Amino acid sequence: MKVIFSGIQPSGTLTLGNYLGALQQFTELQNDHDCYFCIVDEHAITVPQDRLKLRDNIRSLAALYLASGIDPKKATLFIQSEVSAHAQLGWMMQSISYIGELERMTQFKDKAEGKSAVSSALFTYPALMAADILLYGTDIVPVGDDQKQHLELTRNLAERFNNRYNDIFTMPEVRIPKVGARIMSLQEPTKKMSKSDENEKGFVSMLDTPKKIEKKIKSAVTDSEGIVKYDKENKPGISNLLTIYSSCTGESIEDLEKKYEGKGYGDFKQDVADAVVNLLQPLQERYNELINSPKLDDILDDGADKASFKANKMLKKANKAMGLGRVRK
Ligand code: ATP
Ligand code: LTN
Repeated sequence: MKVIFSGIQPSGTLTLGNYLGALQQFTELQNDHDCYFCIVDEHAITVPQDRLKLRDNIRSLAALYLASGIDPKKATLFIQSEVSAHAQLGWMMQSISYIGELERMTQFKDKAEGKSAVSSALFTYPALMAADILLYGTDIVPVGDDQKQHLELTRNLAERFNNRYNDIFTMPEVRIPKVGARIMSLQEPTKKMSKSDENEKGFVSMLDTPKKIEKKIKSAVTDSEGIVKYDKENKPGISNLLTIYSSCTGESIEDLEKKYEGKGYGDFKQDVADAVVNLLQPLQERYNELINSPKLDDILDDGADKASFKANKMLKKANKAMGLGRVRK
């Protein structure tokens, strides 16, 4: 069975973008793959976090994974900081990463832009991400479009390590959804929808009330043409809403364009809002049942044990390959 690994940062409540770009693919994949899904809290601390909020976000993200349909009987769900092999191999990966290649990462450039204090961990973050993936012998990494560059770097690091030390790492492939790989902000449709956006109107949170969702979709920035047509260059707002609608319902964008021929944006936006609410409401009900339940802790304990078992084996091989530690005489 092929191995899948992916991670999401507990840096705030997940958005519809995270769901459509990442989580939706995860639940499809768990049936016929050996899946590891991670709450990457060590990645979240690369920017300042309030410790109590971080704790809440970690738990909330675990509940969201499960509410989205991740089945702990099929997939391993765990918290990164509870499996120490991640930080350990992360350090080793840093030792083979070059400053030049890290400097080219657009996520780093975007997040560091205009900030006077940028942590060194934000810079070396892709080395930790490579470790996350390589520890499990991962074949496929399902992510949104924005992570492609980090995956390329992961492959380069794996190859470098294999050539320089010993051929122990599997070369991972990226898996990007055909529709929904990059959901855009509702207010600035040329920018990615992001959970750390200061403008709350730019994103739909997975836990927004139906009323709030409707309000946000209805005030999404569009254009004055009045034609529901996919044209990313000239009509980014409408194209984004079409993508959202299509990913929520499974109807193709062409079918939706036909359905709204001759109709205005009012009807269209109402239906997009309904599609999002229909998708998220049952999920929110499951979330509310889980969030304060001890069952959640049991699942995470079990996940950490399973993940550690697998990760420690690879860490041992990597230590040996690099010559770290000692061999008993
Ligand atoms: P932040 O805004 O805090 O940087 P983020 O939401 O961009 O966070 P993550 O939580 O780390 O990023 O992303 C988790 C997964 O969701 C990744 O696979 C990422 O590619 C995907 N993702 C994030 N934003 C979007 C989006 N707007 N459209 C589609 N996929 C997305
Ligand atoms: N860098 C990713 C989160 C992430 C990840 C991973 C994704 C950390 N480790 C391993 C896939 C596999 C992000 O910012 N979205």
